[in-house]
Amino acid sequence: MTTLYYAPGACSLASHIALEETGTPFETVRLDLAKGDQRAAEYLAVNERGRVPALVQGGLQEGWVLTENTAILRHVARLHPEAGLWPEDSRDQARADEWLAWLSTNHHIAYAHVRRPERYTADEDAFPAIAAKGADTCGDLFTMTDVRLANGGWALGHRYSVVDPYLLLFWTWGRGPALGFDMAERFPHWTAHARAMAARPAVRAVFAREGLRLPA
Ligand SMILES: N[C@@H](CCC(=O)N[C@@H](CS)C(=O)NCC(=O)O)C(=O)O
Repeated sequence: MTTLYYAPGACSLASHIALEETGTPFETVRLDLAKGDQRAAEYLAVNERGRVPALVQGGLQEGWVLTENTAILRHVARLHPEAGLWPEDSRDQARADEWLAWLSTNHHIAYAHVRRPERYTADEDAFPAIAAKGADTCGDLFTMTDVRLANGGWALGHRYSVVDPYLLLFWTWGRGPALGFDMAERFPHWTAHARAMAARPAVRAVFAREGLRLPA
């Protein structure tokens, strides 16, 4: 059995959607990050880094654990080629890798400056400035993302891939209270992408399970 450890609305959302897209059964374990479930001994035994997502394949005793969204996304796509979540064409593969790297090392980190400034300085007085700069950087990155999606369609243009759930994650963070962007106004192409995502049964199922509001 495959088990995904996730927290509602956290970055694990992307891996959660990708798993659902495969149409194969998997179990989920929900963590409450605000309560500190990620630092409980029970979870640290799964993922010593104390972060979500964690994917357990084959049971905790005899199985193995995979962390990092980009690794999980690629792994799930490779494991289920019939789901068509990873492109066959080498240029599309390169482009998908480029997207995953860009989103994880830029969007996620910029957002972490907004939500978790304590990771970047011990000086509490500097938290607001770090968060404000992080929000500015998110704005710039989101604009670049919107431009990349200006031709419509999916991240790779003509075909869906695991990049698309990852993109949707950052779109939901953009509309959230930490950034509070008017996504439709500022990033119309990305919002069209989010709306197309919202029509997918796998996305609807995962948003319902996590208790999230679908892009409208
Ligand atoms: N590089 C990791 C980052 C994982 C990560 O930072 N997860 C956050 C939620 S989005 C988390 O678990 N935070 C809990 C904490 O910092 O205590 C990935 O992309 O999977």
